[in-house]
Amino acid sequence: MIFYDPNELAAVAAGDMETWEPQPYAVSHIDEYLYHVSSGQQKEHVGAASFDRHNGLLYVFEPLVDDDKSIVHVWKVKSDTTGEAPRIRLSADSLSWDFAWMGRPSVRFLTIFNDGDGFLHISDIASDDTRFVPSSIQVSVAPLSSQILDVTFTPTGEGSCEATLTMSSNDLERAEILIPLHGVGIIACQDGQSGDVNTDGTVNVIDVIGAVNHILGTLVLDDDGICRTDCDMNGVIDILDVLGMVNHILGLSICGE
Ligand SMILES: [Ca+2]
Ligand SMILES: [Ca+2]
Repeated sequence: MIFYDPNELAAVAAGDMETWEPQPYAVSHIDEYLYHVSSGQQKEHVGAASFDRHNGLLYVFEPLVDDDKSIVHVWKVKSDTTGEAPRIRLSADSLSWDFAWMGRPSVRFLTIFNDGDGFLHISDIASDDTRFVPSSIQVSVAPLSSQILDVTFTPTGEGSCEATLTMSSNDLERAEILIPLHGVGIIACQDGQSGDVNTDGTVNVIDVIGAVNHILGTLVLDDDGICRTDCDMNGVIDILDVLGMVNHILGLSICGE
């Protein structure tokens, strides 16, 4: 049996690789396990083969074993016996946006770790909702390294959205991972309100202190207050919003624009 990377065969089918480019990455001699083969000259040692990726089971038909009947051999393919197996690990089991402005992209990051000693190939990253978009549809991660995947949520209206991000990889023990996505869309505050945390009609150091207190957890804001405090409108209130307010006060930039 010769083994090809199915991703390479798919690339040929898609026209991204030439037909002669995919080469076998492994060869396994199985004649000693076959029943009807008595000499190396014989043809058709085995018939159809199929791999159950989820359970790591390789099914191979051997024809003409019991008179004209076939039997099916089943091999358990253990990735750890190859000496090179990828191990996927994610920085989060799910992603959540407590709030995001309608029509404004808001990004969350997911770190993909490969704890194994084989290359991790994530062949498909897909979201089932167009409001949530991953930055890549394919990612490769070297052994003992990591890659960051951005996921952008752009709400089209007010309210809560649920979706699922699906990742398919060559880690046989976690060949498919589902990552729940949850986001809440809210309507952006009116012109001129952004940065004015305490609604007194002007942006000054009092608003900066309000933002810092919110970050420290000592000031709780309602939706309007969150809107006014998220100076850069990225759906996260952090030190960058404090700097944005300072720049607003200095006349270097304007919150909400
Ligand atoms: Ca103010
Ligand atoms: Ca922000």
